[in-house]
Amino acid sequence: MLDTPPGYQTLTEQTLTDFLAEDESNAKLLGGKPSDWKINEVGDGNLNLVFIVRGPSGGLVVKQSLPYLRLVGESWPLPLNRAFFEAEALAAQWKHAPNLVPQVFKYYPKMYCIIMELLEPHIIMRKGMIDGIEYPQFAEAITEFMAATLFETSDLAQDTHTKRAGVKMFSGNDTLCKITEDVIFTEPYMEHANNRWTAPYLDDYAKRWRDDKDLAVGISRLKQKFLTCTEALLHADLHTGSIMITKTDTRVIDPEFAFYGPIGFDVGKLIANLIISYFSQAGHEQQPGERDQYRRWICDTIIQVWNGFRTKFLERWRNVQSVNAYPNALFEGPAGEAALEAERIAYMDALFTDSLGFCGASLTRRILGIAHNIDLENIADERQRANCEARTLEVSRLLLTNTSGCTSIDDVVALLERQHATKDCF
Ligand code: ADP
Ligand code: SR1
Ligand code: MG
Repeated sequence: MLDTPPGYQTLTEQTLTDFLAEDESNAKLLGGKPSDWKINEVGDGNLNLVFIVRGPSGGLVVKQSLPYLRLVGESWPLPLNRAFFEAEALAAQWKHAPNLVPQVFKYYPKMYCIIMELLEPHIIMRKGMIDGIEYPQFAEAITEFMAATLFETSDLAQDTHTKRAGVKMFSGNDTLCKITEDVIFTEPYMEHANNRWTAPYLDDYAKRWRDDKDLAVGISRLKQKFLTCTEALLHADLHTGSIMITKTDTRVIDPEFAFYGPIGFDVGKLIANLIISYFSQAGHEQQPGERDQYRRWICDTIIQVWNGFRTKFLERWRNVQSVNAYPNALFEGPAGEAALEAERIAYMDALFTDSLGFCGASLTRRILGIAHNIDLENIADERQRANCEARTLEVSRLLLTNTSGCTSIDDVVALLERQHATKDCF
């Protein structure tokens, strides 16, 4: 048993009723008597316990840190305070992007647990995409979420004291940052006990990824940026498994990896997960071509995600009163405004390049690293899965080594379509 601080107890479906009943606000929200409350542990993520509780008047979610990584077990201890950072990040995100995250009702520091809004009938977006469901409102919502949370926590919106206090606080989330440093930016490019892949098909790919020094340079440059850049408060695990969705509502959950880092990490990870879904569709169709229309929807969504994010981020920048990083006094008059506008465009171009690199990193880690995605894992036919994965890895390599030739999001989609049209590897 791992040591835990006084006051902490891992909750169970049995002990949760008493814990909730102690606080009048929970009892009021759920209604009825504690014996009427129905509790289910539904955590399907890699790290924590998640309970859904329903009473006669309403429902709520209880998310509690375990003292270890759920995916692996007690042999991989983890700090409990990730729940604190998740609660803080959710509060900041709610402030800047209300109704695009679940509302936090209360954080219990000694139990490292968050009581939050129950999202229903939402489902995890990754699951919906495996079933080929289109989400017409998604791009609008996610671009608002990213533009609002990333712009408003950057030096383009925050004053220096607020920004530095945020950087200081979230630098306490260092163990979760270190997980990302290891499992995304290092292990997939070396021999490591954590790695796995669809063997034997991808054995040669895994060896190529270990031997290729252009990849070593590409991924290390990105790691350097991840380690040193404190551009904005990131969600830092922004993938389709961290999005709960219906046709008309989108919510981003699970920001426990939050820290001040490079904006491109959030944008690139999200686009990577849309790309993984794109290449995995071949493994979910009964007849080749059956999901062509769905692939088209994913491509359109990828284009809307980048373009919408860029437009909304720029809009916020153009409308802000004063920017700490670009002082008004330096950009007065028409010449100043023209220079500043050119700089805004250059900033977004650099952000696009960053995003593509981090996108490449997020593709490889899901195929050669420790934590895989059900989009690909659910493809039972291993040869077919390996074909989907090989196409994804080819795109990943081009992005990581900056050899894709993509200078626009339309180029990225054209690359995906060319790759989709290639002959199967296996
Ligand atoms: P982890 O941090 O372990 O990855 P998640 O935050 O991803 O945990 O949550 C695990 C699962 O719990 C999600 O996949 C989702 O099904 C469910 N869940 C989490 N938060 C909510 C919520 N607010 N409302 C409804 N279900 C939720
Ligand atoms: C040990 S890796 C676990 C992964 O799960 C989370 O969702 C993050 O993506 C992390 O890298
Ligand atoms: Mg999580």
